[in-house]
Amino acid sequence: MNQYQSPLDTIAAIATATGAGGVAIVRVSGPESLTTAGKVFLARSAGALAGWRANVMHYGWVKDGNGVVVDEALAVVMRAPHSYTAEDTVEIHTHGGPAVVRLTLDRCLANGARLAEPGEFTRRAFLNGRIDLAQAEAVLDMVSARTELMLRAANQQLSGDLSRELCAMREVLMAAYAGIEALLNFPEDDTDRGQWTQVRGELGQAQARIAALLGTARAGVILREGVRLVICGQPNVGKSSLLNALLKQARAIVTDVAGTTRDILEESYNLQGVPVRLVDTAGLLAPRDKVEAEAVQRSYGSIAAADIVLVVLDRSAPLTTIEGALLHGPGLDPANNSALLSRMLVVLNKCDLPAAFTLADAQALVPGRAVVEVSALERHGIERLETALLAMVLKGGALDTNGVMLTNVRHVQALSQAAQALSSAIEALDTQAPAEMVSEGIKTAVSRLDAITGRNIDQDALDHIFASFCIGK
Ligand SMILES: Nc1nc2c(ncn2[C@@H]2O[C@H](COP(=O)(O)OP(=O)(O)OP(=O)(O)O)[C@@H](O)[C@H]2O)c(=O)[nH]1
Ligand SMILES: [Mg+2]
Repeated sequence: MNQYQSPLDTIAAIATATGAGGVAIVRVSGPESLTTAGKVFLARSAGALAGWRANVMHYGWVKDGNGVVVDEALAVVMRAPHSYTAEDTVEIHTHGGPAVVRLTLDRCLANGARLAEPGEFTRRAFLNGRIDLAQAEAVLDMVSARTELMLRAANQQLSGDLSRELCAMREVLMAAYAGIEALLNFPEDDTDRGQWTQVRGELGQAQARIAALLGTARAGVILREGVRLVICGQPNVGKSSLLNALLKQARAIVTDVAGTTRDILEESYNLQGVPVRLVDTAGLLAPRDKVEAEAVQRSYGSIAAADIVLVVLDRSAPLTTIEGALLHGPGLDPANNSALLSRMLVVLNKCDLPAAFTLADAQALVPGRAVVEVSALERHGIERLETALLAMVLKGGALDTNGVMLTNVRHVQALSQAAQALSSAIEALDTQAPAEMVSEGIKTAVSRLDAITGRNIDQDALDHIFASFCIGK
């Protein structure tokens, strides 16, 4: 249970996406939801809504303020605590036109409900103790999941896998805490030595589990947040062709005229489950006019903001000094070039044509970085490129959605703080510092774990978390 009281008013919102669709759902939740919905929806043969059996869909009509039928609809009652919010809830399923769904919502608002805040249904599920905060956040991840891997990670968190792991860590820490307290209260006991060893063991165990979970964070956060991948290079080297090859569709215009791409083009791209913003830029040429100058400047802007920069070289044309200059071009802070290098992957395109330079020549340009050969035209080497990209994105971390994974930056921060507090506790214990320092460290670590599950979190932090939800969720 958490320290919050269940809110007592009744809220309503449109639960489905805006725009026209087959069906739209207005959801009402709270103590008066049956009364409110009963004034909006009239069942054909099921009698008064307040007396319906739970979880059974009934056919009927939505009426306007004058009692005139505006739509045929279905409605279902879910009774507390067996609903999403754990409160009495009614869903009215109307036709999916913006006008009818809006009118249905307005009728609910005119009959005792208040418009829900963003994420308020999920917040109530949390406040009413049906799910913890990590699970509530997983709902948001679920709604915004763009790839199957994201979906699986969200579902795992929603089903409580992360919460269970945190709960297990908490138990170990609480046992250690109790051990320390006992030692503080009965300092003369001869079982002291054994007790200290046990506490030390428990702290070590918790530390290892936290470290293991933090080890999944890089892959997890990337999976949730995605990466920005920018394709750049000289004009005509095949940047747009490469974008099309990766997307498996002719998205960007490709011609043999240098300077074809001018406006930055962005597409969503699924890199073996990792959501990617794929960006095609204008060739980094010496600008011939104002338009090209602006285009080149934008290209450099994109490169600066990229997580990964794909530098495309034309394998069939001699290497020029421009390739070198490209990596240190205007708009890029020279001080950041080593950072740029670590974000860079060189692609040698047009490998279907006779090569004009060796692989070693290209590698010399970017010491220590991967160089991949492809033919965007013949879609050759694309899978190898994807594998190299994925390795870069994950920096050696595995994308293992079978185990529990940290995907949320807030959780990563809290868990890192827990790890830090725990390290100080262990250090205090190992150096025989006062036992209060050990117990203080454990307490902080526990409170950081509790911030993730919401057992211990303030109102502002909650507001911040739920503000990123949509209304109706
Ligand atoms: N043979 C061969 N030709 C290619 C390959 N990739 C691209 N091309 C050709 O190279 C020309 C330029 O391709 P684009 O994809 O437009 O090149 P770009 O780098 O986007 O060019 P700009 O937008 O002008 O900077 C086109 O004629 C493509 O068909 C390839 O792998 N092999
Ligand atoms: Mg182009």
